[in-house]
Amino acid sequence: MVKKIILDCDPGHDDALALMLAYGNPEIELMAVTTVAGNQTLKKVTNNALSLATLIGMKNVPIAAGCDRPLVNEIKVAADVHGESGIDGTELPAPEVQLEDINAVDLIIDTIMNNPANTITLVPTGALTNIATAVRREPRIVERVKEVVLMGGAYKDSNASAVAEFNIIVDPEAAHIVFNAGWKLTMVGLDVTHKALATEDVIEELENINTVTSIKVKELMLAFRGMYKENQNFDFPPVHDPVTIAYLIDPTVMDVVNAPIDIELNGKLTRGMTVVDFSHVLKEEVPTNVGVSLDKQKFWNLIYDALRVIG
Ligand code: PIR
Ligand code: CA
Repeated sequence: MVKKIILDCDPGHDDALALMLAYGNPEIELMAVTTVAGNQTLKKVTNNALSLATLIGMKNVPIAAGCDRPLVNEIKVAADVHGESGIDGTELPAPEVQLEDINAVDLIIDTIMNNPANTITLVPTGALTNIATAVRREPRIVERVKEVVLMGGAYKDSNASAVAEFNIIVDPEAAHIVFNAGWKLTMVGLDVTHKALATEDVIEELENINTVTSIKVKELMLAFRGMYKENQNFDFPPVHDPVTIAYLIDPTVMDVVNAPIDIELNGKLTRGMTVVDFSHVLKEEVPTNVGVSLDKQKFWNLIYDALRVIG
């Protein structure tokens, strides 16, 4: 059965690939693309979403802009790995698709409430500000959503403090709301996404596919590699966000463990940490799951297939 999803994102090199995988895979139906401030300002990431939609010929999916800052924190961007534009490294077409005249939070709520219960999956790949705001504004979405599969957090790795991941530390209060809402939620954190590296063989395959989009993706991956080398000391850049979509398409891409997860809000050193209780094994089931492994080849093959479909 085709899975209906809303992609809530902040493009972003890896968000761009999540969008392409969702659009190019026949088992996913994109119901909406919504944007949130994160990797760059709301204005920039929204413009990037519109340009990417134009690049891949995505004309029939509504795109709406949401929250322009975190709930409590000051705005914080990731120009060190995504650049000034949020998606440095290639020339993207000027937007030819229109931004919806509705806020992302309202579009998320309307899409969930106007579709049958248990049919819409939320896929956040940025800070959780839009999703948390939607939960507070229309609490009935919690019961109605099928599940939430998000990129964010980590249980061992980190990239934005000694213990926190960027999407969570940008808006910890929003993350607290989303992780504690009670809906089925799967966390795809850095421990998994740091295995989704755009290595040399990936660059070669993007060249082989040789479409306008695959060549743009290659350029994006090379720029991402340079920034990740310089600022994070990685030899190859991790492509975080599309792991969520790949897992929805093929659950054998990632093993998950059922475990309580909560968000640290008060720790002086640990604010924004996703605290995963692995000692919970064999106790009663909780709504939260955490990804723990990645089948790298299956993951990249899904990306290649989607790029061939997009053409
Ligand atoms: C990636 C991101 C932010 C900061 C760094 N250093 C790397 C973005 C990605 O788009 C992804 O959604 C998440 N945030 C990974 O932390
Ligand atoms: Ca992102």
